[in-house]
Amino acid sequence: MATTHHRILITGAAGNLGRVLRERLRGSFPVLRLSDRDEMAPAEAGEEVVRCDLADAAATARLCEGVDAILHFGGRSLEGSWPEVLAPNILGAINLWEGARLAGVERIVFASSNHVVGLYRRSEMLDHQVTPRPDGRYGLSKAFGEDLASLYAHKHGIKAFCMRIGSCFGNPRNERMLSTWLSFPDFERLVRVGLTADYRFEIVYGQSRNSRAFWDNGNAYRLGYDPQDNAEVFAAEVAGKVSGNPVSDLLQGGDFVPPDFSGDLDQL
Ligand code: NAI
Ligand code: 15L
Repeated sequence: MATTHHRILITGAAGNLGRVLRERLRGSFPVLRLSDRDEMAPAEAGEEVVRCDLADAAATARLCEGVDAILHFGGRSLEGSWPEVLAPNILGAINLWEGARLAGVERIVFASSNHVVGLYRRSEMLDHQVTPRPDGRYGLSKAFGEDLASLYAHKHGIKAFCMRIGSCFGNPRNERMLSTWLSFPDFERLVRVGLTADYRFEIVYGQSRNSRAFWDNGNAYRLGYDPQDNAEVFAAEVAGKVSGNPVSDLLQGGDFVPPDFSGDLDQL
């Protein structure tokens, strides 16, 4: 794909989605700089592999040097205690955006999450302008990431494309994912929109063209996203696969919500 980006940095490159991106973007850009705090497969042609803990500000600033665009996928990807979430997702995000500012990075595509809005009911259709309603510490850290991205976009000119990813797996694994699923091909399509479209700061949903979607993704379509998959083809396969927990089954965030839920469902 034609692009002006020379070097793309992928954080979280050892993780599930980082590995998908590595495969799918290979050869699309002159250099992919792959980074994670964990071990990664050795560099191939057109790749640089750099181990880095995003909680280390100096190392993260060095990581950003010479980079044109960042796909920020590194961090904690599940609910956790405050310390488990704080270092990778809050401190790590601050270090990344600050490193990007110092290095003159043009844009950041951010792996935000549907858990920014996980405390809405599944019966509600949300758009990208809905007030965040995080379903836990992890979801809150992603809401923070989006606000951080807005600060650096509007104050320092670093374009930001915040993808509230639903459930990005090979196949949907339960009934909820008939609504939230993002196929790997559609994931690649959305990331490429993030890398090429003209915008300053945007929030979009990372979902395929699912018949049972919770989210109105008109903002992504406006920017050029054209998903080709629909989780509905897996409906028979996952029929009956529900949590069984009334809190989880009522709310969009699913199983991320109940562990320590002590609120009033009637208020939601
Ligand atoms: P993952 O857990 O497989 O990968 C995350 C990677 O980040 C891991 O390789 C981990 O070593 C690395 N990491 C964690 N803390 C780090 C630190 N302090 N410094 C450097 N690297 C660190 O998660 P997955 O599924 O690949 O998700 C990638 C991103 O997308 C995450 O930010 C996640 O929150 C987000 N996301 C993923 C969804 C999905 O369906 N897979 C849904 C919504 C959001
Ligand atoms: C996420 O944010 C997680 O990173 C991923 O592992 C999935 O559980 C996904 O949300 C989901 O809501 O299905």
